[in-house]
Amino acid sequence: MTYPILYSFKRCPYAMRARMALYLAKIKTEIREVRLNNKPKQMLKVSPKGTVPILVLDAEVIDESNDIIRWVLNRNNIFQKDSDSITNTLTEDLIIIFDNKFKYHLDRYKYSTRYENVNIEFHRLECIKILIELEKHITSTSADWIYNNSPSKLDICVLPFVRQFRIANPNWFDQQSEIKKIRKVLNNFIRSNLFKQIMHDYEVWNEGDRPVYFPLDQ
Ligand SMILES: N[C@@H](CCC(=O)N[C@@H](CS)C(=O)NCC(=O)O)C(=O)O
Repeated sequence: MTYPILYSFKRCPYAMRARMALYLAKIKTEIREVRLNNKPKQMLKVSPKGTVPILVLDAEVIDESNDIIRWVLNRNNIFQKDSDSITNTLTEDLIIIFDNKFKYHLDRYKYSTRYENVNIEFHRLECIKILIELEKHITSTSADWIYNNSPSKLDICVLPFVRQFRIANPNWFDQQSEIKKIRKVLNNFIRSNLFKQIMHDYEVWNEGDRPVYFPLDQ
Protein backbone atom coordinates (compact mmCIF):
# COMPACT_ATOMS: atom_id res chain seq x y z
CA MET A 1 0.00 0.00 0.00
CA THR A 2 1.37 3.41 -0.88
CA TYR A 3 0.27 6.48 1.02
CA PRO A 4 -0.02 10.10 -0.12
CA ILE A 5 3.22 12.02 0.44
CA LEU A 6 3.09 15.13 2.60
CA TYR A 7 5.94 17.64 2.37
CA SER A 8 5.77 19.54 5.62
CA PHE A 9 7.64 21.83 7.97
CA LYS A 10 6.86 21.43 11.65
CA ARG A 11 6.47 25.11 12.57
CA CYS A 12 4.73 26.32 9.40
CA PRO A 13 1.17 27.38 10.28
CA TYR A 14 -0.12 26.33 6.86
CA ALA A 15 1.45 22.89 7.21
CA MET A 16 0.00 22.65 10.74
CA ARG A 17 -3.52 23.17 9.43
CA ALA A 18 -3.03 20.50 6.77
CA ARG A 19 -1.64 18.06 9.32
CA MET A 20 -4.59 18.76 11.66
CA ALA A 21 -7.12 18.05 8.90
CA LEU A 22 -5.34 14.81 7.96
CA TYR A 23 -5.06 13.78 11.60
CA LEU A 24 -8.71 14.42 12.41
CA ALA A 25 -9.82 12.63 9.23
CA LYS A 26 -7.53 9.70 10.06
CA ILE A 27 -5.76 9.84 6.72
CA LYS A 28 -2.29 8.33 6.85
CA THR A 29 0.51 9.92 4.83
CA GLU A 30 4.20 9.43 4.26
CA ILE A 31 5.56 12.62 5.80
CA ARG A 32 8.70 14.35 4.55
CA GLU A 33 9.92 17.03 6.94
CA VAL A 34 11.84 19.69 5.02
CA ARG A 35 13.97 22.71 5.79
CA LEU A 36 12.88 25.79 3.89
CA ASN A 37 16.48 26.88 3.35
CA ASN A 38 17.37 23.53 1.78
CA LYS A 39 14.32 22.29 -0.09
CA PRO A 40 14.65 18.81 -1.58
CA LYS A 41 14.75 18.74 -5.37
CA GLN A 42 11.97 16.10 -5.39
CA MET A 43 9.73 18.63 -3.67
CA LEU A 44 10.56 21.41 -6.13
CA LYS A 45 9.99 19.00 -9.01
CA VAL A 46 6.39 18.28 -7.96
CA SER A 47 5.71 21.91 -6.98
CA PRO A 48 8.17 24.51 -8.28
CA LYS A 49 6.66 27.35 -6.21
CA GLY A 50 8.42 25.79 -3.24
CA THR A 51 5.96 26.28 -0.39
CA VAL A 52 4.75 23.73 2.14
CA PRO A 53 2.46 21.95 2.71
CA ILE A 54 2.31 19.80 -0.45
CA LEU A 55 0.24 16.65 -0.75
CA VAL A 56 1.32 14.31 -3.53
CA LEU A 57 -1.37 11.90 -4.67
CA ASP A 58 -1.26 9.29 -7.44
CA ALA A 59 -2.89 11.55 -10.00
CA GLU A 60 -2.43 15.07 -8.65
CA VAL A 61 -0.31 17.38 -6.54
CA ILE A 62 -2.05 19.74 -4.11
CA ASP A 63 0.19 22.59 -3.00
CA GLU A 64 -2.14 24.99 -1.19
CA SER A 65 -3.13 24.27 2.41
CA ASN A 66 -6.77 25.22 1.87
CA ASP A 67 -6.98 22.88 -1.13
CA ILE A 68 -5.48 20.07 0.93
CA ILE A 69 -8.17 20.64 3.56
CA ARG A 70 -10.85 20.63 0.85
CA TRP A 71 -9.50 17.32 -0.48
CA VAL A 72 -9.48 15.85 3.03
CA LEU A 73 -13.06 16.95 3.71
CA ASN A 74 -14.23 15.46 0.41
CA ARG A 75 -12.91 12.12 1.59
CA ASN A 76 -14.07 12.39 5.17
CA ASN A 77 -16.19 15.34 6.21
CA ILE A 78 -15.15 15.45 9.82
CA PHE A 79 -16.73 18.87 10.36
CA GLN A 80 -20.13 18.07 8.89
CA LYS A 81 -21.97 18.10 12.20
CA ASP A 82 -21.28 21.78 12.83
CA SER A 83 -21.68 23.04 9.31
CA ASP A 84 -24.88 24.96 8.66
CA SER A 85 -24.62 27.40 5.78
CA ILE A 86 -24.27 30.53 7.95
CA THR A 87 -21.38 28.98 9.89
CA ASN A 88 -19.76 27.80 6.67
CA THR A 89 -19.86 31.27 5.16
CA LEU A 90 -18.50 32.84 8.35
CA THR A 91 -15.72 30.26 8.47
CA GLU A 92 -14.66 30.88 4.87
CA ASP A 93 -14.82 34.68 5.31
CA LEU A 94 -12.71 34.60 8.46
CA ILE A 95 -10.12 32.27 6.90
CA ILE A 96 -9.70 34.73 4.02
CA ILE A 97 -9.19 37.59 6.50
CA PHE A 98 -6.57 35.59 8.41
CA ASP A 99 -4.74 34.38 5.30
CA ASN A 100 -4.52 37.87 3.89
CA LYS A 101 -4.85 40.72 6.38
CA PHE A 102 -3.90 39.00 9.62
CA LYS A 103 -0.88 37.26 8.11
CA TYR A 104 0.29 40.52 6.52
CA HIS A 105 0.21 42.43 9.81
CA LEU A 106 1.47 39.45 11.84
CA ASP A 107 4.63 39.21 9.72
CA ARG A 108 5.34 42.92 10.20
CA TYR A 109 4.70 42.73 13.93
CA LYS A 110 6.56 39.48 14.64
CA TYR A 111 9.38 39.74 12.10
CA SER A 112 9.68 43.54 11.97
CA THR A 113 13.43 43.46 11.27
CA ARG A 114 12.75 41.81 7.92
CA TYR A 115 10.89 44.92 6.75
CA GLU A 116 11.81 48.56 6.38
CA ASN A 117 10.14 51.34 8.38
CA VAL A 118 7.76 49.16 10.26
CA ASN A 119 5.55 50.53 13.01
CA ILE A 120 5.19 47.47 15.23
CA GLU A 121 2.34 48.91 17.29
CA PHE A 122 0.31 49.71 14.21
CA HIS A 123 0.58 46.15 12.94
CA ARG A 124 -0.19 44.71 16.36
CA LEU A 125 -3.28 46.88 16.55
CA GLU A 126 -4.46 45.71 13.13
CA CYS A 127 -4.06 42.10 14.29
CA ILE A 128 -5.91 42.69 17.54
CA LYS A 129 -8.82 44.31 15.65
CA ILE A 130 -9.22 41.08 13.70
CA LEU A 131 -8.99 39.03 16.88
CA ILE A 132 -11.71 41.16 18.49
CA GLU A 133 -13.91 40.36 15.50
CA LEU A 134 -13.17 36.65 15.92
CA GLU A 135 -13.84 36.92 19.67
CA LYS A 136 -17.48 37.84 18.89
CA HIS A 137 -18.03 34.48 17.21
CA ILE A 138 -16.78 32.31 20.04
CA THR A 139 -19.89 30.72 21.43
CA SER A 140 -19.28 31.06 25.16
CA THR A 141 -16.73 32.05 27.77
CA SER A 142 -16.31 28.39 28.62
CA ALA A 143 -15.82 27.21 25.01
CA ASP A 144 -12.70 25.13 24.40
CA TRP A 145 -12.90 25.69 20.64
CA ILE A 146 -14.28 28.57 18.57
CA TYR A 147 -17.74 27.22 17.84
CA ASN A 148 -18.30 24.62 20.50
CA ASN A 149 -16.44 21.86 22.22
CA SER A 150 -14.74 20.22 19.29
CA PRO A 151 -12.31 21.60 16.73
CA SER A 152 -13.78 23.08 13.54
CA LYS A 153 -12.26 24.02 10.21
CA LEU A 154 -11.96 27.58 11.51
CA ASP A 155 -9.95 26.44 14.55
CA ILE A 156 -7.44 24.44 12.56
CA CYS A 157 -7.00 27.22 9.99
CA VAL A 158 -6.61 30.25 12.23
CA LEU A 159 -5.28 29.07 15.61
CA PRO A 160 -1.74 28.40 14.29
CA PHE A 161 -1.59 32.11 13.35
CA VAL A 162 -3.05 33.26 16.67
CA ARG A 163 -0.39 31.15 18.38
CA GLN A 164 2.35 32.92 16.43
CA PHE A 165 0.83 36.28 17.33
CA ARG A 166 0.96 35.39 21.03
CA ILE A 167 4.56 34.15 20.79
CA ALA A 168 5.68 37.60 19.59
CA ASN A 169 4.91 38.97 23.07
CA PRO A 170 3.22 36.47 25.41
CA ASN A 171 3.02 38.80 28.43
CA TRP A 172 1.24 41.47 26.46
CA PHE A 173 -1.10 38.97 24.80
CA ASP A 174 -2.05 37.35 28.11
CA GLN A 175 -3.16 40.72 29.48
CA GLN A 176 -5.57 41.61 26.68
CA SER A 177 -9.03 41.61 28.24
CA GLU A 178 -10.79 42.14 24.90
CA ILE A 179 -9.81 38.67 23.72
CA LYS A 180 -10.48 36.61 26.82
CA LYS A 181 -12.33 33.89 24.94
CA ILE A 182 -9.61 33.62 22.32
CA ARG A 183 -6.98 33.33 25.04
CA LYS A 184 -8.91 30.44 26.56
CA VAL A 185 -9.37 28.71 23.20
CA LEU A 186 -5.71 29.18 22.31
CA ASN A 187 -4.63 27.79 25.64
CA ASN A 188 -6.83 24.75 25.12
CA PHE A 189 -5.48 24.32 21.59
CA ILE A 190 -1.83 24.39 22.69
CA ARG A 191 -2.51 21.83 25.40
CA SER A 192 -4.70 19.61 23.23
CA ASN A 193 -3.87 16.09 22.14
CA LEU A 194 -4.49 17.28 18.57
CA PHE A 195 -1.67 19.83 18.82
CA LYS A 196 0.64 17.33 20.50
CA GLN A 197 0.04 14.78 17.75
CA ILE A 198 0.74 17.20 14.91
CA MET A 199 3.87 18.69 16.52
CA HIS A 200 5.87 15.50 16.66
CA ASP A 201 9.56 16.05 15.82
CA TYR A 202 10.42 14.30 12.59
CA GLU A 203 13.98 14.08 11.29
CA VAL A 204 14.60 16.06 8.13
CA TRP A 205 13.87 13.88 5.10
CA ASN A 206 16.58 12.91 2.63
CA GLU A 207 16.14 10.98 -0.58
CA GLY A 208 16.53 7.25 0.02
CA ASP A 209 15.37 7.42 3.66
CA ARG A 210 12.96 4.79 4.87
CA PRO A 211 9.41 6.19 4.82
CA VAL A 212 8.04 7.63 8.04
CA TYR A 213 4.37 8.15 8.58
CA PHE A 214 2.00 10.80 9.87
CA PRO A 215 -0.02 10.50 12.01
CA LEU A 216 2.07 8.26 14.20
CA ASP A 217 -0.83 6.67 16.03
CA GLN A 218 -2.65 5.32 12.95
N1 LIG B 1 -0.70 29.83 0.43
C1 LIG B 1 0.20 28.78 0.87
C2 LIG B 1 1.24 29.39 1.77
C3 LIG B 1 2.23 28.36 2.26
C4 LIG B 1 3.51 29.04 2.79
O1 LIG B 1 3.75 30.23 2.54
N2 LIG B 1 4.34 28.28 3.51
C5 LIG B 1 5.62 28.81 3.90
C6 LIG B 1 6.11 28.26 5.21
S1 LIG B 1 5.11 28.75 6.60
C7 LIG B 1 6.66 28.42 2.87
O2 LIG B 1 6.69 27.29 2.45
N3 LIG B 1 7.50 29.37 2.46
C8 LIG B 1 8.51 29.10 1.49
C9 LIG B 1 9.85 29.65 1.88
O3 LIG B 1 9.97 30.22 2.97
O4 LIG B 1 10.77 29.47 1.11
C10 LIG B 1 -0.62 27.69 1.54
O5 LIG B 1 -1.66 28.01 2.12
O6 LIG B 1 -0.24 26.51 1.47
